[in-house]
Amino acid sequence: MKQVTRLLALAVVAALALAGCSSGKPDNADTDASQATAGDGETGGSRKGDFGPPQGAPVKAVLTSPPQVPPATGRTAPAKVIVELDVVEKEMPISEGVTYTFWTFGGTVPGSFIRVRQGDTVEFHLRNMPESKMPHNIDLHGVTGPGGGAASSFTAPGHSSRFTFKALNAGLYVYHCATAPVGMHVANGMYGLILIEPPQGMPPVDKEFYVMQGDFYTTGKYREKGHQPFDMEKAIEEHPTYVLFNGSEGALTGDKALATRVGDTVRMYVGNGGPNLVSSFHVIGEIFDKVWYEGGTKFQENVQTTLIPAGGAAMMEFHMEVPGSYVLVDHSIFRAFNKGALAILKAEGADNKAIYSGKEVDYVYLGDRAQPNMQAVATAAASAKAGDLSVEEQINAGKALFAGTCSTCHQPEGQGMEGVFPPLAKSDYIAGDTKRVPTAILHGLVGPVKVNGKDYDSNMPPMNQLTDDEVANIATYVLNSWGNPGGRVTKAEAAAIRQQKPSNASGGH
Ligand code: HEC
Ligand SMILES: [Cu+2]
Repeated sequence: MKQVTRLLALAVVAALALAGCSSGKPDNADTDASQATAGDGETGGSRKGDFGPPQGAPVKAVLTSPPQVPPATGRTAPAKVIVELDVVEKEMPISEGVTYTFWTFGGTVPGSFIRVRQGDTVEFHLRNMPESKMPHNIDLHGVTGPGGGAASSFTAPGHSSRFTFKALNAGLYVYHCATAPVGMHVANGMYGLILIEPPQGMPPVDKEFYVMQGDFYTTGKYREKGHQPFDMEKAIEEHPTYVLFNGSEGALTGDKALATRVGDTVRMYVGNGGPNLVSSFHVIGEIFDKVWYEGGTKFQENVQTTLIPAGGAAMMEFHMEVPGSYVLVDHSIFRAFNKGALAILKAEGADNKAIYSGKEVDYVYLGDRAQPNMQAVATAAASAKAGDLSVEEQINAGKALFAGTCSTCHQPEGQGMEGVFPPLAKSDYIAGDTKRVPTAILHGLVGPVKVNGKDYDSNMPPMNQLTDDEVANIATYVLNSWGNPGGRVTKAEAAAIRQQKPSNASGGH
């Protein structure tokens, strides 16, 4: 009897799925199958998520590294799915010239994306590489059962464990390590996403991307060069040094920006690993046509910013009408411009002036990420570490940092803006004393100044969030550009100037 009911249920599911496929409608045909219901507008949750025993031969799950998403399972019956995930502890860049020892699922932060179908039986193999120093486990929020798999998957270095679960609820779920101290394992990058497709699958789209936010705590300050250890105190106080998409500054900018075309429908699977912060996820210049808020089954439409809790996720979809760079941010906006929570989605294609026309000055929003890449900064940091930093390397690094940091006011070629921002190009004020450049950067400038015969009486805010290297490199770039007298500012000089309090400094703080 039970068998018959199950078979019936299966037949219904298969028919639904077939209907979904054969309609051949594009994603925007809003007979949206993802809202399929089991009566009364509900899916029925876990009670309706068991489609019986797995059918056919076991399937090996395709896992992908961010920002890639595995292809749709394309299955219409429950399967036994084998997931093999490796825990790898490894040193990787967290910013240009800054490294961090990440603990990862699959060698990346976030960890490999896992995609299964509701009703699948998942046989999970967790292997902790022999080189690891720590034991680890995995808690998948998509698992029904105490601990989400954590207790069954505690795995010492060089060992592996196996546990099995049935994916009863459709949705987008976070997984993470839950080995004590849990906060530390999560802060080191141990999280990822598992998509449990509804039986009829997700509606097809042109591009799918995998992005995950996380907050990071290093003993050095933001962008301080070299290897940076984890800072437990900052983590407990919830004072992150970095807030990042996909585990490093620049993971999704420059050559690594997410690539789309005008006309594409884009779906993003966005998670928040935390460990502490909640994300106000926003894409500058786009409106989410749909958001499957909290990673669940229902969608909201026409959304500007969606809240993604720590240990939560959301799916969002939008259609690309206008080419250009769209900036993904946590709209708690200091995190975007001063802690790294910034990524770029680039749409190529023809202009559409009827929808948007205007000047395309994107360096204001892109900040120093407007540069194709920040490799020059990493190169300078490596040379500085080796003790053979050249003026040339400082200039290149300074140029990359100048864009977005100084260019917003002084303009990209240092030409300034009549009556408002004095020029840095061929500035007689700089020529009068080259130390004025690092001093202005670190202490700001208030009150009247005369530059090239013109009076300015405005206010430059101190930029003392920049590290000593950054100040030295930007100043060296300015001194060697646009007809200025040349010269060099060293890190030690920048550090010394930081300690001074010159008479012309901004007194506002
Ligand atoms: C928010 C706008 C703003 C930003 C950003 C800014 N400045 Fe300025 N800067 C000013 C203003 C305004 C003045 C003139 C202050 C006054 O009138 O006393 C100035 C003056 C200067 C001067 C001295 C005058 C001259 O033209 O020679 C230097 C040098 C300078 N800035 C360098 C920089 C550098 C390098 C950066 C990037 C690290 C930077 N500034 C970022 C607004 C800015
Ligand atoms: Cu762990």
